[in-house]
Formats: sequence, structure tokens, C-alpha cells
Amino acid sequence: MKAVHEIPVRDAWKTDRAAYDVTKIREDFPILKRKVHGKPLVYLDNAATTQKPMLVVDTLHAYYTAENSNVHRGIHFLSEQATTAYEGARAKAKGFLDASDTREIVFVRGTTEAINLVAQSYGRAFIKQGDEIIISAMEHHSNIVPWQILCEQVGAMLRVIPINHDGELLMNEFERLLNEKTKFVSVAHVSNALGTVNPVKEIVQMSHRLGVPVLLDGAQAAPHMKVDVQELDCDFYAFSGHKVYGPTGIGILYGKARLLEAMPPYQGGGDMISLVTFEKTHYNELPYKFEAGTPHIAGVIGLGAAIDYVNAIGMAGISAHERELLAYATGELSPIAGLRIIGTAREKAGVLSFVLEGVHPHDIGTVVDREGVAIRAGHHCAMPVMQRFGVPATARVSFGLYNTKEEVDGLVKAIHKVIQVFG
Ligand code: 7TS
Repeated sequence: MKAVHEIPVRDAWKTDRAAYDVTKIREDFPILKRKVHGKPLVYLDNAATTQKPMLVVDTLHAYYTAENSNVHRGIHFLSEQATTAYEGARAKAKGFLDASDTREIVFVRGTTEAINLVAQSYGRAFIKQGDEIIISAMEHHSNIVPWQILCEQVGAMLRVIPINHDGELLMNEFERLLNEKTKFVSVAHVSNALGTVNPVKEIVQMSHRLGVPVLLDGAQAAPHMKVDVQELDCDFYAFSGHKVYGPTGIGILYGKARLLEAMPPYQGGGDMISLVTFEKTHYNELPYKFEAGTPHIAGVIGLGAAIDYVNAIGMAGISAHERELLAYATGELSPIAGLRIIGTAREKAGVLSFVLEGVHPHDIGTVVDREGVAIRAGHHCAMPVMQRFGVPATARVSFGLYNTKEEVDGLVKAIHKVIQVFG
């Protein structure tokens, strides 16, 4: 039985691909060979979650069959191996985000938990009555509700950067909102409902001029582009493993060490302490202070494998491939009579949202599903975006590294079927 560290990244993945070989890549994802309703699966719901390559599946299998053990506590052989693999994945995550130190990488359940951690730990310690927190009008609910909870707890106010009709942030409005009461800024790097890539570096620079820390919700950015937290100079960065071809239930919170050091723990329990007495408890050093309890060890190791996989293919190639797909799909969908694309920002990644005159998005989703095409229809956990555009919901196509132009053609055919049925 192979152990985690003995699983090779297949040579095919290691080759420096002059040409992005999507056919070869698809072979790494057995689920893509599935049929749905008797039709070949066309999986275009990658913003919700991505499929997993065999490297990740094999790694999980290897962990549970050859290495399963708790981390950081046993001195026995298996525990040491599990700990090495677990901490190895932290080093991979550090590299993935270009962080300067593994102490700045905290394992959490996902983007949602990462934002809640910052809101409750940083927020409750440093944000007070009358202070202001700025988010944007295109946030996922997980970057709205944790701040509303905090505001209720401490008496702070939420301020919202509006967006224009293309789904771009109004940066002059952001500048107007920033003031001496602003104590935190939290915005999406890429919008899950619109696909807009926000000018996050500029947002960080403007906020830092007033000494205001910035959290970037990278759930929809990390799968599609190279993220360099040092270059962005953001204070916190959050993303979910399951959207970057890793397991569910695991994600990363990056935080600048200086801030994480100053923050109180989010949860108490095992592993996050150095000494416990009934009089006083001393907390563990970073990042363990924020990792109470037995972590999702398999998830962490699986995420490490997903990062290996993405690195082996190369983020530059992935970005270029997906940009091409998005441009192709936009070109194919735009001319369809009655179809309106929601989210037409100049900078977009991964996501194409649309509505079809006279057809509810759920009906679009249901009919295309019968054709084997998986898309998402709904408010995408971004209800304020729907309100801004005056629609109850949208149909959303979102791309992953394994999608093809032929799949986009399949989608277009399925949309014509929708028009046939409802037209
Ligand atoms: N932030 C953004 C921008 C997201 O797109 C999502 C999930 C989250 C946060 C929350 O991530 P989680 O892994 O903690 O749930 N977005 C979606 C979506 O667009 N469809 O399903 C989940």
C-alpha cells in the first residue's frame, strides 16, 4: 500500500505543456466520463464546486489506508507520518498563495469559516461601537452575514460599495465611503454571481493609506488565477479547497502574522493551547492558536494534492484556457434572442450569468440538465446582486480547467432546446 508521500505526480502532469492539453487533463477526472440522463455530462457548475482529479482521490485513499492517525500528538510512527503530510500541505498552501511564512496559513472549513473567524476574532477585539466596515454590493452571503452579526454585537455600521450596470465596483464611491471611522474592508476578489475581477490591489492600497486592514474573499479567484498575497499586500485572504479541485470541508485563511498574533482565538480546545490550568490558559503559537480540535487531516492532505495538481498543470495555462472559454461562450450566447448576460465587466473570470426573456432561470437549469448540462440557477447566495439587476435569479455557467469549447457548444444547443420548449 502506498503512503501519501509515495504517490507520484504522474509524469504526464509534470510535462511543461507548450500546448494546454485538455483531452489529457480530462483523463485525470473519471467523473467527466459519466452520463447524465443518458447524455454525456457537461459539467459547468465549477463555481459551486469542482470535480476531483485522481491524484486527490488516490491521496485520500492512501491516507486512510496507510497513514490514518491523529496529528501533533502521537509520537508513534503513523502520527509522525500524518503530521509530516499535514504540515507538508501547509507548506504547499503557503507556496500557492506566495505567503512569506507557514505561520500565516490557517486551516479552516472553507471560505465561510475563514471570514467568520476574522469577523469574530479580529472584529470583536478591534471593532467598536460607531466604527464602520466596508463590503461591496456583489458579495456572497458569507461575506455579508458574518459582518452583520459582528455589527449587531459591537454596534458597528456596515457600508456597501455600489456597482455599475456592468457589475463593476464604483471606485469613486469606495473612496467616498472610506473615512476615519472605517475599521475594516472585506471584498470579493472575483464575484461568484457576475464573474467580475475586482481591482483588489487598488482597494488594499487605498485602505492602507488610512491604516485599514483588508480581507479578500478569494473563493472564486484562487481556482482561476495566480494569487500572490505579498504582492496584493492584503491582510487576510480566504479560499475553499473544494473549488480548487480539492476535498470539501477544508479551506485556507491567510493572515499577516502581525495581525494573527494580536487576535484572540476563535475557538478553544485541544491543540490550540500550550498550557492549561484552571486559573489561566496559554495559547499555542501560530497557526495552531486558530486550529482547535482534531482538524480535517485527510482534507488538508487532499488539498495539498490538489495544489500539486494545479501547479503541475500550471496556473498560467489554466487562466489562459479559461479566458478563452469565457470569451468563446460569451460570443456564442450573446446573439441568442432574448438572452441577457448579467455581469459584463471588462475584467472577468470563470463565470457567465444570464437570463432568458420569459423563462425562469430554474426552468433553464432543468431543461439543460435533461441534456446532460449541469449549470446553476438561483440567486447564487448573492441576493443583493439579484436585487441590483432587478432579476429574481440567473442561470450561471462557470468554468473549470477541464472544460472545452465542445461543451460550450453543447450548452448553446441545450439553450436552444429551452427556447423551443418555452418559446
Ligand atoms: N465567497 C464566494 C465568492 C463564493 O463564491 C462562495 C461559494 C463562498 C464565499 C463560500 O464558500 P464556501 O466554500 O465556504 O461555501 N460560492 C458558491 C457558489 O457560487 N455556488 O455554490 C457555492
